[in-house]
Amino acid sequence: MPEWTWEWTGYDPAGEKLRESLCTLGNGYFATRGALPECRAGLVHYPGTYVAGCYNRLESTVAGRRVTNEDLVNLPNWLLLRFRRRRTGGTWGPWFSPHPRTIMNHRHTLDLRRATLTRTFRHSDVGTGVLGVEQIRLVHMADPHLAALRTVFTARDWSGEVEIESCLDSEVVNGNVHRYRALNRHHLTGVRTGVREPDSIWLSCRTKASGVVVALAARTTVVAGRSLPPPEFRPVRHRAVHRLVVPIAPGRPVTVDKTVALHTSRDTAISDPLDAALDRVSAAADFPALLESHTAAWERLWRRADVQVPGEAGRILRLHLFHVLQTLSPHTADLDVGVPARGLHGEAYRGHVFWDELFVLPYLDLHFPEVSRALLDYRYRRLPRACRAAAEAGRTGAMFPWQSGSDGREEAQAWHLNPGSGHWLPDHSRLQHHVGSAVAYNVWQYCEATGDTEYLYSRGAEMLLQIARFWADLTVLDPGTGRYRILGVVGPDEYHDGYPGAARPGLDDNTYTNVTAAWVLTRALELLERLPAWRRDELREQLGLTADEPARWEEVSRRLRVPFHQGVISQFEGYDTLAELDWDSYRARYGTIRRLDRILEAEGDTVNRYRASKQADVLMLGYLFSPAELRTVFGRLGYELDDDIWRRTVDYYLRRTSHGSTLSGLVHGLVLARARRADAWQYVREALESDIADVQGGTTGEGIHLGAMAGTLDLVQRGLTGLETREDALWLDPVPLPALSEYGFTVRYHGHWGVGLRRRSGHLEISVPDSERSPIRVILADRAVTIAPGETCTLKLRKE
Ligand code: IFM
Repeated sequence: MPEWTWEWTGYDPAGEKLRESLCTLGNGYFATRGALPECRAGLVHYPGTYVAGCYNRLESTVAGRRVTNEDLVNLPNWLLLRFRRRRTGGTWGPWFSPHPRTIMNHRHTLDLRRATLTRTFRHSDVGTGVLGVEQIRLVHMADPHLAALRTVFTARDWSGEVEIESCLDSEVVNGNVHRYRALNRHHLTGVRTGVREPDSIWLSCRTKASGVVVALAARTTVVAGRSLPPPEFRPVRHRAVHRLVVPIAPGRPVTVDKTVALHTSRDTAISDPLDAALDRVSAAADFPALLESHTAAWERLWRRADVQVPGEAGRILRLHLFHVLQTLSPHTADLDVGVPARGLHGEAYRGHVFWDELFVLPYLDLHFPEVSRALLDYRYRRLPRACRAAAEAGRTGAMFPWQSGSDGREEAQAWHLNPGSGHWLPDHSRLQHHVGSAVAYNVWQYCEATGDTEYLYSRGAEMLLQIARFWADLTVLDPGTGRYRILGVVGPDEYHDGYPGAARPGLDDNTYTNVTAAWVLTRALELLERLPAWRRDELREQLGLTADEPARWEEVSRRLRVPFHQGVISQFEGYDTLAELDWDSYRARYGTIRRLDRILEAEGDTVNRYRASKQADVLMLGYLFSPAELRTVFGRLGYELDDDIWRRTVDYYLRRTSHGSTLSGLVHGLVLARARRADAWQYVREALESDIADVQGGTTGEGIHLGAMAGTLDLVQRGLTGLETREDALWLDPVPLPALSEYGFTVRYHGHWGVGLRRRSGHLEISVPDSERSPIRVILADRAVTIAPGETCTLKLRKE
């Protein structure tokens, strides 16, 4: 298949939800799944539309308990367009509905360069004949409130009429995720519909609890140089319906354009969402012009972000980039939204924001720093809430929630369903306080990549200091060892949420948590040093930082405990006392054991008893930090981390991880590549295939895995190049991965737009675009060069 297109042929009801997720079109403001226009939600199709940050909270009763969940709301379906036909003088046939037996040559083509989804098929009907249908749709990247669908009908061997019904449908629920079916899913109320003659319909409604008003207007026109019967508008409850009858004959194709505008009351620069939608749709250009401006906007994006890798890996990386940019585009810079773990592509995890931004922002920092900054601002606006959460837990500083939505309260559910056993189980994932370290890491990385000291000294400083404060306050001194400990938390490996049989949930001395906490404390101290004195004083006063707090941070950052056993780093205290799992027997019995936790629970056992991880936990440290930096962090804590210990640690957890998260393959791929291991590619490939092959078995239909997608891009950008932005220099330490030995991309660094990095034939080429800016210092393990704007430097890489 060509480099820029992805194709799906045939009509496979079982695979439609996966295809729909992968064919989602969006622009950062909203996205619509690649469902078939004639289909409403059902067992096969799920036409979801989501506006970034549009959440609603609903109460439900499950298993006798009242629970409240906040969801990213599935909004009215704008895509609906169905048709039926009749021969001249005959009666109307049924409305077309797809079926594997009657739909021929069915093909979807996702064109990444133009960001369009084209669908073609032929339909044969005994009463009439063969009808060819071609549909092309877009969700506009230049005007984020617009979408359009063009349908071209071609009669092969008959003449008659086609009736087209174009709809805006509010009869939708959040029904994408089967295991949430017991929950209340009806988020919309107050539906009103209407007509704006001569060619538009509208629908407005609001979300039940959050009161977000949503308005859609759809203009449906026939591109024909002929007079047509007047359209019919039907006031159906919950739906705005527009019907048109158009004559058709061989050689006289019928082209129908549906142009849609979407606004919500969260939008800026509008008076009323419905007025805005009607106004926008009536002013919208025709389809060819919309396509042109949309394509031009995408061309600009590709120029800023494209990654060139030959072969299949390159095609997949570009698909990943496409979906990242559809979720987080330059429009995101104007919104108050975070990084939704599953994109705007489905309803898994309810559109919530987790630590996954740790895999996304480092990539964006070097291409769309304004987007990273907006995503950090999402956290900043919720800092007071995080401070309140910490205070309610009896702590100082900021305790960011494991799952975040509209207002930054903890959205993680208290109970979750094991679909394997049907049991509702207590959910302790809110103990994953390491999310705070992810926020701090991203603040630091963003500022290092951009040189945005303004941010570092203002909002960034507030977040970093409050997170550091929380970590310091959470630690307890063990007088026996003189070490500080963090008790009762859950690490990234979500399998372990407590000790077997223990009365309280959580684990002690989770290494990932402790080491990242030590890193945060060290950065906070460094920042306090770097701040201009007046700003330091101002922050001290504003945050109420006491004089002895930095002293405590200093001490804790040097004496946090890291447990070891058998010459490897322990995932947490007591890990070595857990039982070994008979991996082979579980694999033989269950085939895929990615969700070992659910398997064991359904057997009446618990994964807490075993040395078995869902995803990288200790090894995450090798993902976040370069080997040198990791050694420094351990060194500061008083532990020697040599290559042997790290190698043994990698091997140890590799044998004990089920990769129940798409993030795991990614992390292992990068860590193994850095360790120059031949098996790295196996994990990188798994990360690349996470969504296209739906490796977690049915989860991609509920939304893409944005962290893994962005992470694969960062794996090339920072992982394979060893790129670090620190001390006002670009540090490079390329690692060999034979299957990805050639790559090229540009980054935006300290105001230099389009710094090029290209690796091929054992050489690394670095080019700095011409500008008035200062030269860039580039540091490699064995040399340092300074490259002036307008210059290119080619370095021969050492043989590995
Ligand atoms: O944040 C992740 C977590 O690490 C693994 N489970 C899914 C979450 C959302 O992507």
